[in-house]
Amino acid sequence: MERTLVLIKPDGIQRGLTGEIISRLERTGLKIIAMKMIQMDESLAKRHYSIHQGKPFFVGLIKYITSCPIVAVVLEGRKAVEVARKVMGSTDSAAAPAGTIRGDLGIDMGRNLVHGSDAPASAEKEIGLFFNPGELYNYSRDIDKWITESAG
Ligand code: DAT
Ligand code: MG
Repeated sequence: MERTLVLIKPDGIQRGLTGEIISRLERTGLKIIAMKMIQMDESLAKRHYSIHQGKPFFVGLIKYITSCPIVAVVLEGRKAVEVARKVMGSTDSAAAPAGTIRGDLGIDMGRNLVHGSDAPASAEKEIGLFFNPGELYNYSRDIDKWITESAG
């Protein structure tokens, strides 16, 4: 099963939207297999966003993401990366469709509330930055057969 890393970013924490954001992702049927609150230091932030190093928004991005504790969540399920990003909406909250987390709850690119991995390979890499293998739980849910046909 595919996995993705979601971060509730500092603005999500500050605005009291942690539960709302997790709820929107959880009700898709994706399964939470790990979750923790953590304040990212500069080193972790730079590793997590290494692909954006050198871009004009990089310094501000690192300052923002390290400014307050965040909540890191690993979600598992069919097409987890694509499903989570669909629920999150596009990067610029002002352009994100209504019905998405960013579209409904935000108006800014640099305050877009939530991170979601962009591909299965980057998800595995990002999950490894935030969680030890032992922190990822392997369990089944009775309801899984009603969420994914192949599960039952
Ligand atoms: P996403 O978070 O949708 O995967 P991304 O990986 O391209 O988007 O960028 C990472 C974060 O950096 C994004 O959530 C917000 C910030 N960002 C991206 N482009 C930006 C820009 N042009 N101005 C300000 N912040 C930007
Ligand atoms: Mg990205």
